[in-house]
Amino acid sequence: MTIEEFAYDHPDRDVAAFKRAVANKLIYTVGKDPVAASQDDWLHATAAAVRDQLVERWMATTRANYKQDLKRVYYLSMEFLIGRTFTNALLALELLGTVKQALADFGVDIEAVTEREPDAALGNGGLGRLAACFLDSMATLGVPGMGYGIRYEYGMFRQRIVDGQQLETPDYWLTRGNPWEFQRPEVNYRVRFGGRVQKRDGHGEPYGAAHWVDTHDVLAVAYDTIIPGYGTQATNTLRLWSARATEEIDLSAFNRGNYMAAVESKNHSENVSRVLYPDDSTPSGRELRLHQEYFFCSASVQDLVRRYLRTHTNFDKLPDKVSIHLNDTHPVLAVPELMRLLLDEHNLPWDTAWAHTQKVFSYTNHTLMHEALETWPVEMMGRILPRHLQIIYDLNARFLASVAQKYGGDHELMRRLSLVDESGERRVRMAYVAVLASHSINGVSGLHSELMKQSIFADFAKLFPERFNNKTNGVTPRRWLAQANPPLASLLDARIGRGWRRDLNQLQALKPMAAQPPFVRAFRHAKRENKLRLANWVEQHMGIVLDTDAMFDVQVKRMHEYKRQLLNVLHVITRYHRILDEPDAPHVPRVVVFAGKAASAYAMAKMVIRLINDVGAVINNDERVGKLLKVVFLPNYSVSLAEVIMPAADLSEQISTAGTEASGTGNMKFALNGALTIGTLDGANVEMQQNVGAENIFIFGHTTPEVADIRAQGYQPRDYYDNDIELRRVLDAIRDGEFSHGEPARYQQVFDTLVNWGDNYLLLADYASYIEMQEKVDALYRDSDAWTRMAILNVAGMGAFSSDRTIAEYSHDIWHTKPVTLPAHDIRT
Ligand code: B1N
Repeated sequence: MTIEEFAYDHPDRDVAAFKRAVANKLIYTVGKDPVAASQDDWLHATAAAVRDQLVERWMATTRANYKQDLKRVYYLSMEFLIGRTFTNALLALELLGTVKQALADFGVDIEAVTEREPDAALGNGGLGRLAACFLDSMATLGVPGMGYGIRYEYGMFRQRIVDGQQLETPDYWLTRGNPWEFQRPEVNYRVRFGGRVQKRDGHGEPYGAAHWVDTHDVLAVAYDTIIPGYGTQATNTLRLWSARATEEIDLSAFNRGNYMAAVESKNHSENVSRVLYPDDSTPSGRELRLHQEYFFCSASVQDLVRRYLRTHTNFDKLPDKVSIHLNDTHPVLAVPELMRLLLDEHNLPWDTAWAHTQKVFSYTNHTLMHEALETWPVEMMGRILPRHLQIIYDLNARFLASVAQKYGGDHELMRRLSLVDESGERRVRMAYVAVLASHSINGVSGLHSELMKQSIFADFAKLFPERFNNKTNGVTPRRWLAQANPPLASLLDARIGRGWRRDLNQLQALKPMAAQPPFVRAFRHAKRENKLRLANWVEQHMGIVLDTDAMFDVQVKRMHEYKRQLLNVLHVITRYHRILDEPDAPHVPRVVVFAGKAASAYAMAKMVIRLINDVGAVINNDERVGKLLKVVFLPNYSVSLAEVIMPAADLSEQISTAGTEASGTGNMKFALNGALTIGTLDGANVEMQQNVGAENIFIFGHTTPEVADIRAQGYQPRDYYDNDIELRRVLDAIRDGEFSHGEPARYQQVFDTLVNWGDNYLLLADYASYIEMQEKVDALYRDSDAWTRMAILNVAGMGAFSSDRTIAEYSHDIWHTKPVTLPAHDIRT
């Protein structure tokens, strides 16, 4: 076939034009003859052709942002869990149909090509995915925003399950290049480490400027990714930094034949952006993490200051033109870095610099878990970032002096408020730096924001009550409904129009349809298609056949004790025993699906993965159980796998101990896709209950104040073990090796954790009410119309959980940004 035939053989003009573009890219950019092209080649060629169209919008937006001199938001985050971009870009451009046809004409299956794209897994879980949803919403709402982060060479590790256990392998996602990024070698900054601080001068000792000298430097090089808005021309940028050595290899060492030494220093520098820390809620204390944090903060702040100075001659307007948002404390070094630039490089007086800083920064807290609250040893910070430590000390001195003035010499209060924890090894409390430097501090659900004020920031909330607020999380309906769930999306389009993509509240219109039998059937049909898709995935990847009539009962999220996957296992075993005891009772068939990664050093989380797999092996192979119960652990949970799992779920498990899950966002994705929730009154579950109606959600377990009471009164898990026969049988089965025949003591520790070592997350205290609620779930599932009606009412009530709503609130209440104005874009609504 000649290239001409290749590109012109379709009558439709759009398709023909697109085929020309793809053929062009394949030949001249990828450098492949169409007859020899692999699916990866097609993916790259098509992505390049699609990208061209985004670039035009991108430039228009950038020009408009400058021309309209708009205030910009810089969203600083260590993590952006983007997943795949291909389908997302096609949907944003309304090109999916065209491209599908174009590729089909070339004999290429778009789904096979889509599957070749690796996930950009530059995040651990909810926090990183939230950042990705926020980028999507900022672009869609025209918020002049930019994400700043790190271009990790290795993202979240790949999880394999071998003999039931998690095995981590590296995620080198860039092997075949990344068609969505633009390297910007000319945009680079020197980031300095180590050295020492020379004298300060001027501007009133001791808070004046200083010289930071004898540093070891690393270059930060920018890589830009286009973030398209939906139904708008507006297009934003995610700028990720990659570390480069300031000097290439040491040639004199090389010439002496010392090849290792020649590249050592280069490798050392470039390690800074090598790998994502695979820790959720347990930040590693290692020095590399501190290097990573400062590396991207410094590059980002230098970059945004330079951009500001392109159109301003002094800093007077900085707070009117710049907002810097801290996604948790990981980027909080941006605070002393901005201060350093203003003081040392631009010679502003301390008071002016600090006033600007406080107006510019805002901070979101994502967890109350003690082990996730970052603190850095003073010794380490002094060695790696001596000037920043000094600035933090100066800040602290001024802050504590002002507290002393207001409250007299309350030393206990001062000790509690100090930015430096002096109780043991001296450590800087990064969350306190964030609170002090920010005009706004928010939690991520109503409950979490209240608890945040009562617990970790109680003293600060009294000092600065006006700074604290809530911004309940949300998820983007583009990825989590339009892209992930084509069957439901097209049903919605047919019945309520296409507008829900940009205005999720339009889902309200579904409410009356819950009473219309044809709609109920169509809705159930969509769910069935999604269940089939997941069942196919499981059969292909795991060789297990699932019954799609069974209830798909799903818990997917990071493995963590507070999320209580183990409580779910207790229910699974309870069910198993009940089936064995009463084989002829009318049991509701269930497929219990788990997926999630455990931090590599988190032994108990890994043990639970193994237990799930062991329990699955026993139950799935027990002929007495048959189709009544299957347990599967899907390996390598990721954004792209979530897109297959969420739409297929009937039941969503959101069962964390009340008061521990800051918000959750998976809970929202499930309900939006027509799953019913069984959950505790934790995180955003509380608001979901308010929005879908208490009668449409299965809430169980102790509430946050009850949990606090139980703990205060000295929780005795053994009492539950002693008094509940069914629970005791489950726990004994775990302890005695019912699921680990070859090694009966394998799960002794699991038993001890629950019964003898305090059961930190109150699984036993919530067990009975969980089991009782699961019985109600079964009862409803038997009435499939009633179930589907309730599922429809859940979808109808989920409008508030769009990240567009969340971002509109951030923009209005915190950032005070105005949207960019661009020519209206022609979109079908
Ligand atoms: O942030 C999500 C919330 O929906 C979840 O409830 C919350 O658990 C999650 C240290 C974290 N909090 N803290 C982290 C991530 C990485 C790390 O190194 C902590 N993740 C959350 C979005 O608000």
